Amino acid sequence: MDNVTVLEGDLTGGNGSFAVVVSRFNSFITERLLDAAVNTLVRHGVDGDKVQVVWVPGAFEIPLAARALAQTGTFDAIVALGAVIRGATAHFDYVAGECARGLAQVQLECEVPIGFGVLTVDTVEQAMERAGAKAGNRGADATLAALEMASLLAKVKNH
Ligand code: INI
Repeated sequence: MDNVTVLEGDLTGGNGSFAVVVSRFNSFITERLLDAAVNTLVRHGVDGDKVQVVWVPGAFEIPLAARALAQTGTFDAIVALGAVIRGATAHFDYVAGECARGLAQVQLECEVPIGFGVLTVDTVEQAMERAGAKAGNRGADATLAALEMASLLAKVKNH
């Protein structure tokens, strides 16, 4: 790959500032996602005082809080955490869809990366599996994506 410029983000949090937006709905799941997200940031060198955790009522409210945080210009990336569980509610498709759509819109409009750690699952068991039981922890995964994208955007902008 001679003469080709390759840019890739890394996972060094360095001096970065990060916000984590987490929903209270299904908090027995989202607290696990939050623990993993904060641990992942700290393990990658981010200072505790450079991490702001913001609680919102449910996944539907996550995009608005993320937008307000992104617009402060303070954060290198945001991590969004929630648990939308289908169960018997017809609400599911609206809440999950609007949350994902809203977050995609915020990151493009504000040019602040958002790690998407909002579970959209059919059952509580599936949610538990993805919140640290047997299928990893989506809070950690979303945080790694946020770290990498924060680093990548800095490199793209300074290139
Ligand atoms: N919010 C969630 O975060 N997860 C869900 O599973 C959920 N369900 O199933 O209804 C949910 N609903 C609440 C919603 O996010 C809003 O908080 C509420 O409608 C008030 O605006």
